[in-house]
Parts: sequence; structure tokens; C-alpha cells
Amino acid sequence: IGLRDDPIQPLVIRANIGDCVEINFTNNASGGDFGMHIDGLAFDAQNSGDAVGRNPSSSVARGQSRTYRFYVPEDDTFEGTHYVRPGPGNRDAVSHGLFGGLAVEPRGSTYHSPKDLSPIDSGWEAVIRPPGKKAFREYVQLYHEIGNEDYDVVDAAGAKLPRVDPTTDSYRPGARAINYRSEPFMRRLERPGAEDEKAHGYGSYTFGDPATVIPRGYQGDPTKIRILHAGAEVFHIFHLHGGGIRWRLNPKADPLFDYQKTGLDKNPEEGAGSTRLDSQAFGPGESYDLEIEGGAGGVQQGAGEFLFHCHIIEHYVSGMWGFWRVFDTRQPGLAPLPDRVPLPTAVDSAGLVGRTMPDGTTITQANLDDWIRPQLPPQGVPADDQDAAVWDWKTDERAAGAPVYLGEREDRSAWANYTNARDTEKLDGHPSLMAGDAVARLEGETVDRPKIRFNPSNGRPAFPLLRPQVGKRPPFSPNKHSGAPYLGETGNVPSGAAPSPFAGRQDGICPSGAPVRTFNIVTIATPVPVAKPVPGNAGVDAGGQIFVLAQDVEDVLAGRKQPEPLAIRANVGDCVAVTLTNRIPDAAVDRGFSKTNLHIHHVQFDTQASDGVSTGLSYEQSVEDYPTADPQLAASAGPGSRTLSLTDASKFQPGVAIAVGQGTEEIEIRTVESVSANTVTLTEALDKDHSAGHSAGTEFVQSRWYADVLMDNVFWHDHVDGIHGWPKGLVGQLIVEPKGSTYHDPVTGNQIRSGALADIRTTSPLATGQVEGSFRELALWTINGNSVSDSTVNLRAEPWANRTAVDPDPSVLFSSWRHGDPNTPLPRAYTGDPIAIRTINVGTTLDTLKVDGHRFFRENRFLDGENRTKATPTDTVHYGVSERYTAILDGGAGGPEQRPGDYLYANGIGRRFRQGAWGLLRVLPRRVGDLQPLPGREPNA
Ligand SMILES: [Cu+2]
Repeated sequence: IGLRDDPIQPLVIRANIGDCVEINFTNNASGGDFGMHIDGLAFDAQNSGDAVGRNPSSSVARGQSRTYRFYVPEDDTFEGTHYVRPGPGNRDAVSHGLFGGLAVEPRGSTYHSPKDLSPIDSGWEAVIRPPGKKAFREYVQLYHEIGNEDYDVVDAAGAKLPRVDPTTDSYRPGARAINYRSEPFMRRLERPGAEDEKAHGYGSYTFGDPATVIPRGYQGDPTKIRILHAGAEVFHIFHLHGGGIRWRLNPKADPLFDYQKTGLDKNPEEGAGSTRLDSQAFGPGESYDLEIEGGAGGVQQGAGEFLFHCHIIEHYVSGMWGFWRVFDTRQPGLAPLPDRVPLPTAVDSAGLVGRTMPDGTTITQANLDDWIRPQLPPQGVPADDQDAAVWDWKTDERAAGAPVYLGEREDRSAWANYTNARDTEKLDGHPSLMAGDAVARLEGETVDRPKIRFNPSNGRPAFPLLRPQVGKRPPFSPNKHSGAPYLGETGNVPSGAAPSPFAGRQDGICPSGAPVRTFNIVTIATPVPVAKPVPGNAGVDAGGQIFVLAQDVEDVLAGRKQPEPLAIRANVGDCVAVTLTNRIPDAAVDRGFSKTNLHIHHVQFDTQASDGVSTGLSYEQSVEDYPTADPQLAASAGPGSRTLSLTDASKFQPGVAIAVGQGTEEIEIRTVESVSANTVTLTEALDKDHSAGHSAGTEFVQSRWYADVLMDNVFWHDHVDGIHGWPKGLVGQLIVEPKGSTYHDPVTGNQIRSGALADIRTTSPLATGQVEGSFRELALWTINGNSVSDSTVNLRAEPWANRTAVDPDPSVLFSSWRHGDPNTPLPRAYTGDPIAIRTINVGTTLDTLKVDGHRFFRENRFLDGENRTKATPTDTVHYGVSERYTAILDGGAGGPEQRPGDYLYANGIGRRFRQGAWGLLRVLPRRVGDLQPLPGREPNA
């Protein structure tokens, strides 16, 4: 039974604004009398389904029936999911699934099956047709725990699941669920031979589709995701991947937002103010309506898998995840929205012949290979199931309209995770293929290959290109591990004489002419000094792991530069080009497998290769440690050279992409033309010098991001092993600054490329009415779970105990006269300097950030008609992992009264404060030699 039609799912029913809801309820359950209550609607006390206070009981005994009436008031703000549950005394039954949702839809809406648009009565997935407005797809997701926290979850055979997953260390595998379904990584990684597949826990290529919900849609479909916390045990934080696929915190406060406006948008409306979110913390009983900007595929209009999960890492590793599958061609079993032009049906390669492509090429049998080959991973037979450099595709030269391009041989191995039909329809008799696939068998082969499908309108491989191959690592993306294999790296690239499949693309990730900022990022293992040394404790996390710019690797490893989470910056309208390599040795990490990747939020990107996570049928986006996995240069190579002499060239095949100088700022990416013994010849010459001993190989990925709007600070992090990696430091942020900004060291004034403390020199407003020119900036992560101190800011801590051991007097606990300045970041500013704290939570519970003596706004661009801020200021915010705030201090440093002095900032959770997650903001009354003034601001002499 596929999940879509599975009768075992939470009951989701629907009503419209202004409707009377009449429920004929029969109790057939054992275990007592039950009623049915709907939260947030109007009802008579006799009709409430429970017995609260002096209200009469309205539950019914087993075998009995009654009718309940609820009323949806005439008010648009009632739209959304309302919790359906029995009386509140039945908490235990609720924790085992006695709950559902009533989705309130716009006035007069009708509800339809996503399969064929027939009317439906219930179900988590629906097509909603409101009169006078565009139809939208609706996905109702109920997040919940299984049982209470003392309950032992059992498997299908009745055996208790472990409290701690032996494959990942995650707590309570199988107990974190969406719509009664859980897909703990444990269930995937326990497959024999899966030890090196931890990076592919979300991968359908390696493990098949998960048991959890897979909403499906077509690019540009208007979409509302309605989330409800139906459990009662712990908070969750909904997070949706995919970059420019965001929603408003407060859509009704943003008159410029309209769910109906979908499709490609490289310059989205900055909006009247409500903040764009891709993470939302929610607790028991809370629900949110996420109206997706740009619709399915986001404003960048990608096709592919858009992962969603609770961002609390132990929750998603324990099963609370799924993905939204967005197609670019029409699929069996998924009806187009009734008011949208249907996408084309995919064709095989022969079906492209005679069509004219966006670059002006008319496809012929003669130029077909020039068109298709650059869009596929390099052709070759992988050396083993971990060889991601090639993909074993073929052409059938005997077929009608030959050549016809075929994918890998279908995997017919028996693996329970994809032998069931799940949300994506399967091809009968071919458990790993999709409905709509056609197969061919090559001479001499004993199994079929699926014909590769193409979008006939643009000649791209239709998503998904890949089909499951159980236990294998997926291939890297084509076009040199491009970050944008589907959308293209750059928009509107001019065409040439030859066929150029990446030319003429309106949806190329970066608009042509956008400035490109390049960051070569390396993950390294390095000791991190977390706390000041005290007798008996050096305060060093010997197992630290961080992202670092390649240019800084040697300085960090040599102790010349303090290790910290990586903050990088780009301006609105900039294109960011990233290479990622990994030099964390296997021996340095949990279970001896050190792969890393880099997942970013919020910016526009191509989810098929820049998400960081190889979700579903995406390309490989994680990398092994290159010093082990790849060879080194046996002799130096320099500009103009096309040959590489390597310590071992046996892993390379013609056509594969090779990064020369992995882990260095000089990294260059080329294509292998030929291999002879240990010499590799490249198709293009090198531009830079590379020393003997430097590495060259296939373990690298490229990402491409477009910072389309002023979205403030953006979280990024490793997504392979957050349980172990985030507390050690594998987190970062991209800060999107106003147009025209430059970034400077506050001490020297020199321009900088990274770092938590920066002066931002600009003439563009950060937030109208608050900061309209240059400002000072602190990137601040509250990172918890570190082995030196459970609570840190930016991997640094100033534990109270270290101070009270010296002087137990609490009245001077925070005195720098008594104890010196704390070890934590210490931003400095002159009175009145504009200052912004860019903060992100990296913990497993909710934390608060408090800034003493100052206030700031949760929403910085929530303005009235006269451009005055309408938001309410606060001095403390709470946030869960991945939630971020830009705290622009009202009145600047020293507040509206412009008072100099030292001000405390701290994590407000008592034990975290005591463990050292606090620091000082120093507001200086007059000019000092080692702090540059901001342009246009003259400090007192
Ligand atoms: Cu959670």
C-alpha cells in the first residue's frame, strides 16, 4: 500500500471559512469513552467532545455515536490546520496516534485528489480550489513523538528498538514521526555494508525512498504546507531545504506577499516587512501555515528533492524527515493543477531530434551527443560502489532513432526499502524503476536499463535522472561537479556555434553580470581552545572540527589563527561560488568515517547539487578526506601545463573531473583527457602553480548560491553527522550584506574575507529607519554540546566555575578588573555606532540570547506607511537550532541614551550561562588606537 492511499494515516478533514462542521462520531475504540474536539474553532459547551470545567461530558462510550458541531468563524485568519483530538484527559491515547487535523480552507473551496482531481473527503495531501483564486497543493504534516518519552517503540516483530541508535548515537530512533511514519537512519544503516553510507541517509539512490511522506508537485505549483505539532513531549523545528523556497513569518502582515505569484523570480520583492523563514520552532499544539514563495521549486524554480525535517538533529536522524519531490515533466499518477498549463511529458533522447533548444540548436542525430553528454555525469564503469566520479550510462545504437541514451542497469536486488510501492509510482515488474519508465536491454546484458528521460522543451534530463542502486554512492553532478547541473550556473549565457546546453538559460542560478565571490572551503580537524586554561584543564577541545577558508588552513593548524565557526559574507545580488574539500582524517571521527558536506539555507540554489545533502535522487554532494582518498602530485605542475604526474593515477578515467590542489586556495578544476600509468593529461591547461605533494583528485564539490534579497544571516552546516560534528564546530554562516558593502577588520581597517567580527562599510540601508549606512557586526552562534563546555558562543566559553575557583565572590564574577576579559567574542564600538549581532542557534533545545542595556527587533523590516518600524522591540529572543536573528541594537552601541560601558550578552538558560555562554559588548566613549571609526562617524577624541 502506498502512503498516499494508506488507510493508516492521521485523519485530515477539511472545512471552509464560514462553514458549520458537523461530525457524526462513533466510538469503536477499546479503552474507554472518547469524544472529538477541534482546537481553535467555535463550539457549544455541550458539543466540545470533552468535559472541561463545568461543561457537560460529551464523549461517547464504545459502540455509541453522537454528533458534534463546530463553527469556523467568518475570518480569513482561521485558515490553517486545527488540531483534532479527544478530551485532554486522553493524553496517552494521543501519544499513540489518536489525533488528526481539520484544515480550514478559503471560502467556497473544493478539495481534490492529487492523483486525478476527483473530490476527496480526507487525506494529508490535496489540491484545493478556492473560487476566484488559483488552485494550490496542500500538504498537511503532523509532527509527533511515538508514545511518551518513557515508551519503548517496537518494530514490526514486536522487538524493542534501542533507546540509542547503535549506528548514529541518535536518541530514541523510531520515536520521532511525521504522519505516523518514521524513517530512522538506523533502519537504513543497519543494512550490511552500509558503514560508509552515513552521508546518504536521506538518499533514495542508496537506500530507496523513505517510509515518510513524499509530497509531490510540479514546478511553479502554488503550495501551502500546513504543519501541526500533534505530540506532547518536546519542541520541534520544521526546516525546509531548497534555498529560495521560503515563507513569511507573518504573511498577513505582508500585503505584497501572494501565494499565487509563483515561478522564476531572480529579484523577489523585498516586501513590506515580514521576515522570510525556512525554519520554524513549534511546540505541542502549535500549527503554522507555510505559503511557499515561488511555489514548488521556489523562486529559483528548481526541480528535485526538497528535504524537510525537524532541525533538532537527534530528531531527524531518529526518523523525522521526508522530502518534497518537484518534477519538471508530467508524471503518471499526479494530475496537473486544474488552472495551470501542464508541463510536457518527458521523451527519450530520440524524441529530442528535430526540436530547437534554448541556445538555438536544432537537435539532430549527429549533434545529439554534443547536447546530452555534457549534461550527464562522465560515462564509465565505477571501480567499486564508492566510485562517484563516473556513471554507467550507455547508448543503444540499434534502437529506432538511435542513439537512445540509457541509464544504469536497473537494480533488481531485494531491499525492502524499495520493493514496496511508495509515494512515487513504480513500474510493474521493475522495483527500482518509476512508472513512465521505458526499458531497453543491450546486447550481451542480462538486465534492462531505463531510457533516460528528457524535458522536450529545454532538452535537460528530466528529474529524476537517477534510479536507486542499493548500497552505492550516487555519482557527482555533471559539468565538473557543478553546483547547478539542472538550472545552470549562470543565466543567459550567450550561445556559440556549437550546441551549448547551458547557454540561453533564463533560470541559470546567477544572473549574467552578477559579481562572483569565490570561497574555497576546507573541513579540517584541529584542536580548539574553548576555555582559558585552568589548573588540571587545558580548556582545549582536542577533537575540534571546523570549516575554514583554504587560505587560512595552515595558520589555523599552526595555531597562528584562532579556530572559530566560519562567517563569510556576500552582498545582495552577488553570486557565491564555493568549492568544498575535506581533510578530516577518518581516524579523527566517530566510527572512522569522516565524510563532510555543506548545506546552506535561504539563498537561491539548485537542490540537485548545491543543497549539500544527497537527498532522494540527487547527486552526490559529500566528500571523503582527500589526503586519503586521492593521490598527490609527484612533481609540481604550473601554468600552461596539461599533464599531472601523480603518485597513483589508477582511480581516474577519461572524462572525469579532477580538482588540482585540493585544500588550497589555488584549487583548479579540470577534466581528464587520458591516463597513462601515473600520468594524467588534462583537456585544458592549468592556470596556477601547484607544488609536489599537493593533492589532486575527485573528492570535491562545487556549490553555487545566489543571494537574491537582503535576507540577513544565513545558516550553513555539515549535514553528514551533525550529532558529532556541530558541537565540535562544523557550522558557519553566510551574511548577506546591503548592496555595495565592503567588509573590514575593526582593528586594522583592512578588507577581510571571513571572520566573526567585521565592520561593514556601506551606503545602502541594512534596515530602513534603523541602520542606513556603515555598521559593526558580530556573527554569533550559540553552540551547545561541546566536550570542553556544554555551552559556548562561537566555540568559546568562560565558565563561571573557573572564576569562582579564583574568587568565590559573586559580586565580582563578571568583573574584568577581577578576572580579566572573558575568552568569548568581545565586540567593541564607539557610542552610537550602529551595530548588528547576527545570531544562530546550534543546540538540541531552545536557548535565549539576551543583550543587556539594549533592545532590538525580531522583524527588522516590518514598517508602517511612513517607513517607521512597526515591530515591538525586545532585549531577549528564544530560538531553536537553525533559527536565526539579526539583532540590530536600537540606538546603536550604548542604546538610545548613548551610554558607554561594558554590556553583558548571554545565553539566558541558567546552566548554559554558568557553563560559559556569555560575553561582553564594549562601548567606548572616545577614540582608541586599535578600533577604526566607522566612515562618517567621528568618535570623541
Ligand atoms: Cu524535533
